[in-house]
Amino acid sequence: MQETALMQRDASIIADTTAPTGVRSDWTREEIAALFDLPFTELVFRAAEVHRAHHRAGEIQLCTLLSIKTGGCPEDCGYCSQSVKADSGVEATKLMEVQAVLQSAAQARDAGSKRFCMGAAWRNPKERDMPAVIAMIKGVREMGLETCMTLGMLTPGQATQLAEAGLDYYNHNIDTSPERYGDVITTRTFADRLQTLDNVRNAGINVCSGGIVGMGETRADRVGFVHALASMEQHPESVPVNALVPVKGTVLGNMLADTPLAKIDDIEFVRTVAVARITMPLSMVRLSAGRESMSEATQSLCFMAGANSIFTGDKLLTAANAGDDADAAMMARLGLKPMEGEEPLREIKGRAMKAVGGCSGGCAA
Ligand code: SAM
Ligand code: DTB
Ligand code: SF4
Repeated sequence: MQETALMQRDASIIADTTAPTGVRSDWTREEIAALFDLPFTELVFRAAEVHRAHHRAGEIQLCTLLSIKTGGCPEDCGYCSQSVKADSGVEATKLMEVQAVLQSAAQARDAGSKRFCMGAAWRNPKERDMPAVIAMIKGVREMGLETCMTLGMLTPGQATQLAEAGLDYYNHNIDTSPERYGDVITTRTFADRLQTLDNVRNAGINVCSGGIVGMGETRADRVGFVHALASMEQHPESVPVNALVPVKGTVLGNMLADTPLAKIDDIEFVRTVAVARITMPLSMVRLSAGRESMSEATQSLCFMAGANSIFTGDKLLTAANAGDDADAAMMARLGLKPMEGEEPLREIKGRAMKAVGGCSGGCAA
C-alpha cells in the first residue's frame, strides 16, 4: 500500500520534470527526497529520459583542468590538499606565467578538450593578480577554447572585470548542504558562497556550481545539496559532482582512513547524479573528481543517469585523474563521442539557451 502511494506521488513529480516547460526552481526537499527514494533502476531510467529530452545523450563534453596557483590556501576546507591547514605535502607555488598557461591550454586543445578550467588556491584574487588572470582568459579564448576559472570569492567589480575579459564560466561550488557546510569549512559561510555566485551571475558569466559527495554526509545532506542548486532562480549551467578524493593529511581524508565504512557507495553516488539530472534538466552534469578510482561500470551508470561531461587528462588540480588513454578506451568501449561545439541546450520557458544541433533558437522539439 505504502509503495503504491509513493509511486503515485513520484509519477506526478516526473510528469512535471519531463513536461516541455519543465525547468523548475520550486523543488521542495520532499520532492527531491522522493526522487532519491525511487527504486534504483526506475530513478536511472527517468534521469535518462530527462537527459535524452534535452541533450544528445551519446556525447560527453571534455574539459581540462590546470592549477594555475597551487597550495598555501588560507581557507580550511576539510577535503582540500591545498589548504595551509592540511598536512598533505602539496607545495605552495606562485601564480603561473601567462605563457606557460597558454602552452598547457594548447596541449589540452590538441588532445580534443573543449573547455579549459583554470583553478587557483586562493580565498579570493588580489587586485595585483587580475592583469595576469585577464591575460590568461583572453589568450585561452583566442585558441578557440571555452574558458572557466575558479579563483575563490569575487567582488562584483572583479566578476565584471572577468566578464569583460570574456570569461565563459566561473566555478564556485556550494560543496554540500547548507546545514553540513559549517562542519566542513569554517573560514567562510554558505551565504558567502551564494554571494559570489550572485556576483558571477549578475556580471553575465555562466555559473558552474556543484559539490562533493562522500564526505560522510547523510542522505538528507545530499537532498539539501541538490535542493540548494535546483532551487536557484537560474540553475547553474554546469553542475560538477565530485566524489571525495580522500587525501591523507586533510581532515576528511584522515577521517575516511579511520572509518572506511564512511565511504559512499557507488549506487548512492549514481543516485545523486540522477537526481541532479532530473531536477536540473538543462545543466551539464559533470562527473568530476574521483573518477580515477571509480570503476568503468559505475561511470557508465553515471552516464546513463545523465552525466554528460568529464575532466580529461591525468591530473585534476593536485589529485590524479583517469588519463586520456583510459578515457579514450572507455568512451570507445561505451560508444560515447566527444561533444562537439556548443552545449546542446534547448530554448525552454522563453529562456535564451544555446540551441540543439544547429537550430539557432525558437525551433520546436
Ligand atoms: N579555491 C577555489 C574554491 O574553493 O572555490 C577553487 C579551487 S577548489 C579546489 C574547487 C573545488 O574542488 C572545491 O570546491 C571542491 O568541490 C573540489 N575539491 C577540492 N578538493 C577535493 C577533493 N579532495 N575531492 C573532491 N573534490 C575536491
Ligand atoms: C570541481 O568541482 N572539481 C574540480 C574543479 N571544480 C575545479 C576540482 C577537483 C579537485 C580535486 C582535487 C585535487 O585535484 O586537488
Ligand atoms: Fe582553498 Fe579552494 Fe582548497 Fe578551499 S577548496 S582550501 S578555497 S583551494
